[in-house]
Amino acid sequence: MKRIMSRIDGLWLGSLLLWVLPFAVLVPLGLLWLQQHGAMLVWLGSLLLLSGAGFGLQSWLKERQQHQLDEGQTRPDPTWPPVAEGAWARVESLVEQIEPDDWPLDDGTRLGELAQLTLERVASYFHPEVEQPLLELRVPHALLVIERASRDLRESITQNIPFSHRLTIGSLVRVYRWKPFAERLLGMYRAGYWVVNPANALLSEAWGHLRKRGFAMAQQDVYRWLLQEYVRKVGAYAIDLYSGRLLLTDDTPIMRLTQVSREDVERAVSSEVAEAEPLPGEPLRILVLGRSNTGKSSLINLLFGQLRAATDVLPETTRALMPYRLERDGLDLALIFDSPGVERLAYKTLNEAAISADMIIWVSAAHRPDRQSERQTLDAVRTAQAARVDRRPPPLLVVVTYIDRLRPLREWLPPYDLTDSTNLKAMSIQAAVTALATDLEVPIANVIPVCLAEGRLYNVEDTLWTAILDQMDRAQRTRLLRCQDERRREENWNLLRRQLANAGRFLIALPRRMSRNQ
Ligand SMILES: Nc1nc2c(ncn2[C@@H]2O[C@H](COP(=O)(O)OP(=O)(O)OP(=O)(O)O)[C@@H](O)[C@H]2O)c(=O)[nH]1
Ligand SMILES: [Mg+2]
Repeated sequence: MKRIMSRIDGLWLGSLLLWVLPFAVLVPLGLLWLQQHGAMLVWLGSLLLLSGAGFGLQSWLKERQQHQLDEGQTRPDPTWPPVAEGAWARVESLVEQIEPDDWPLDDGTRLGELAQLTLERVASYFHPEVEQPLLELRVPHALLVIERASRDLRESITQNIPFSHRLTIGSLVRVYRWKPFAERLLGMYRAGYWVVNPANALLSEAWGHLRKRGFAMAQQDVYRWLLQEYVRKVGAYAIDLYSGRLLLTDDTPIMRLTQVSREDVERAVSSEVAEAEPLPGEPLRILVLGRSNTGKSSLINLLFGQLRAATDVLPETTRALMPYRLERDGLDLALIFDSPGVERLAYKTLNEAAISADMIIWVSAAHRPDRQSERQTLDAVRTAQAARVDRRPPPLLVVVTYIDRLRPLREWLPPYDLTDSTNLKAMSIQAAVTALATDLEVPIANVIPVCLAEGRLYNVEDTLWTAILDQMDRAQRTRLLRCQDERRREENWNLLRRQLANAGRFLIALPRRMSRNQ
């Protein structure tokens, strides 16, 4: 204290006091005046009341702003494959541990380290077997993670932090100014140095502006939010990257036909309307499976609205997987696959078909209750699907056919209300549905009873169609991941081809270069 005082000029201090004095005496004089007029208590009361109201209002504003920030928080992408859940949990646990004091924004490299830490967490989750999984990261992809995370963060800041729109232009320019520089220093990325980090520039600048503005929200809270969002965004893109969804191009993966669908479309039987029109993108692939003679082809004919697939009272009518082009209102362009009885399908064919399906319709006859082999086949399909953690298993609907053959045998008076316990036929149908749900281990809501017999058509156009449309969201997600998987493989292959070509060119030119150098 002494030292501070000794540094201040006494005369300066005196002049300041002279300035302040008239205002400072106002307080005791005011209190005296209140005392003399007997208004002290009123004043004290109002003081308490107004401070209370001010405090209340402030807490409310703070809470509202906090809520706004929470709303703007990055969340896991619903289209991620199941494997991403564990990786996201890791990112969130890192987010929980963040203490603003540990990550000062004015220290340039620290933010880079935070990004690296996030990437490492995700990387080691996807590649637990690799000692330094970050080194597995391809350079263009690493750049992409940072660029996209920064771009997103800029948007979040604009949307969630008051006045921040004023600071974004400069930051954006900064980010893009960094990019070519970063690209020139690709080697540094490879070595794991995150100094070349556009997000870093963006965050420092954003924070600098916010601090100057001294706005209502507790600075520490915004700072924490900023850091947490940074980690979440880098984490989210890292998950995209490691689960194979981050592509170098920006086009939507479903806009182009996959190789397998291209071949299937060529083989597909089309309805007259659809004939000759090329498909604008990847169709949904609906696979119809079930034992022989259960009504698979009849079902396809009915969904198709025309007689296309061969049906017969004798089993083994359909001899191979057969695609049909299905176009209906409310349904994305689809290929629906008729199949021979599952017992006749080779394991490999069945697995391949199931892996590349976006929805599976399993047809089972109500009057044939021996379902052990069906369950085994279905379980094998499920196991194969579950092994592909980078994909989402397609939704499964079970269609129960031959309900007209249930007891009482002679009765057929639809519609049936399955909750009506006085109607014997309705009860038989309900019992068959419940038994199938248990036998095949599927949710009862996904088991749809129908009748496909000629002249006895029941429950297809209404209930079954509604059930199919209800599963559309899930089917589309499955399709998205399937297409992304193919695009990534294509991309890897193209990169490798380009790298090999460049290496080849280099080798060809080498003797010439060497002779020039000699
Ligand atoms: N009574 C009755 N008959 C049905 C029903 N569903 C299908 N059928 C009949 O069962 C027979 C076989 O139907 P398909 O559609 O050829 O069966 P599938 O499963 O394609 O048979 P495969 O191709 O041989 O595996 C046909 O004669 C159909 O009319 C139903 O719900 N009730
Ligand atoms: Mg058939």
